[in-house]
Amino acid sequence: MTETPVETVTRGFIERYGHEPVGVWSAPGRVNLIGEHTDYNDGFVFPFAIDQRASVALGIRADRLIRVSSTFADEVVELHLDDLAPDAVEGWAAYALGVAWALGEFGADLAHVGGVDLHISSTVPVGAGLSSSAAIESSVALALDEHWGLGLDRPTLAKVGQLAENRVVGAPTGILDQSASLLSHADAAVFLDCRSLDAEVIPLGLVGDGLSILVIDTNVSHAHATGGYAARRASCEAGARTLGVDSLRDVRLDDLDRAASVLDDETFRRVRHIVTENQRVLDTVRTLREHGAGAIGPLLDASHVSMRDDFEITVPEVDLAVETAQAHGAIGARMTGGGFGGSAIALVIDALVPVIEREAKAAFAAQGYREPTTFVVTPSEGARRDA
Ligand code: GAF
Repeated sequence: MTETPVETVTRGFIERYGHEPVGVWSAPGRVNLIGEHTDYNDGFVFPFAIDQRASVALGIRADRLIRVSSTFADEVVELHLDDLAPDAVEGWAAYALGVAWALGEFGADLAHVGGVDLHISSTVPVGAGLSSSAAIESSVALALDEHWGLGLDRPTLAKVGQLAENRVVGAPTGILDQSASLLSHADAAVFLDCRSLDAEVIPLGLVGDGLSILVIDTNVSHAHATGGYAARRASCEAGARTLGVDSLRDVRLDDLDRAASVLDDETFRRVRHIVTENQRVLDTVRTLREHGAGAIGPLLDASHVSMRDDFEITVPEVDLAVETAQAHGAIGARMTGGGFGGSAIALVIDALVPVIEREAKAAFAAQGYREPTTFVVTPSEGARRDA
């Protein structure tokens, strides 16, 4: 019999620390259905949690050390709770210890909490653009919040995870991934206004409509702590400054002609992606409500073109995955996540899943690309306590 994630993380905890955990929490990775790079522009996103999750087992210590281990590395990393700081840790442990530090920045009185042992395991593929890091951050945030009795709400825990990512991991990311991981519900996507942080859970109805979301992970690994992501963010900020607005959220489709006349070509195309992508999120939500998921395909396709040609964050492997899915009957397809590698998603009728999986692998082989990993994702529940 295969182990459940709770059994795996509990066994790992006992192997590392030699005592029993008091609880297990988990949080999912995400697929962003549409709304890419709009989050740090105060715009709209529409992600859902996937069934792959990070799990964390937590045990009590008598002292004030926080120790963390994982299935990703052989080491146990430890810090005194008084020594938590943005630059106190690097590598994989930054995701967990960074969250502990960030909780303090959001008002937690870390001087009066007890030490903990943490052990993490995860089924979210790393580097696939499916938010493996936010899954860890969100599971640890929920576990520590509950264990230490902090009483922070989920939107605040999402900000905690984002702060850890920005200041400790060093990636200048927005609020999308942690919000998806913490706010999602089964069979639904979260329509999030990244300015107000108002979130609405909207049923996707995939099962009833006989539809699946197929992930085609190109196995081209990405990392947002490196160049391209920060450069796109800087372009957006420069565009907003030149246009005299606080953020690109405030630029309307009607303003694009004027924007073209005052921005250089590259900055204009970055701006146009954000402005049109915000509109596509709104259109996707409306179309989904009025006509069901089967009608959103053209919006997914248009989003991909915009990411490829205007924002320039796709890579040839991702483009090939999208084109192959479209050529073999997908209702719509696009890259998901921050880009520069990672995964494409395709909205397909159930019967076509094996066809598109096969054709994607054949197309990659024909180009001499590494074989992609393909799997169907189920819109799932957000972070929770499992044991
Ligand atoms: C990454 C970031 F972490 C998110 O904040 C978001 O900007 C996304 O890329 C692009 O939409 O996942």
